[in-house]
Amino acid sequence: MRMIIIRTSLLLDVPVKSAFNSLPSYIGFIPILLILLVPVRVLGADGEFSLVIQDHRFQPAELKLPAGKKIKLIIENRDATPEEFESHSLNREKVIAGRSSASIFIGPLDPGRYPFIGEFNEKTAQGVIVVQ
Ligand SMILES: [Cu+2]
Repeated sequence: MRMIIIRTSLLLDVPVKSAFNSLPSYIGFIPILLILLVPVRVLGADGEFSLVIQDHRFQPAELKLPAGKKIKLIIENRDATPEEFESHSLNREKVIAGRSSASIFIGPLDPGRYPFIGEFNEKTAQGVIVVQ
């Protein structure tokens, strides 16, 4: 309500032509504000969780995550060799170089079990995300 009063008085004070000229500059702010706000919403996660790869195994092998949340999963590979986090049920695949970390965003997820593997060491690198 306050904004309307201010803008009305501005329009009354300035000549009609310059009032029209200033109109696009007001409108121009709207997309800029939207552009500034949207990436924060897209990139922002509700929570961060960690997985460690060591001796070609995931720790923990079972990770519990909350349902309906956007999660940033940080995977730290402590082995010297690269590993590929892969999960068909999560539709995610990410190579993590030796002795480095990578992040993936998952969710919001429905309750359930979402298995994952380390594709380069499939026999030992196995785990499951349990969403509840
Ligand atoms: Cu793969």
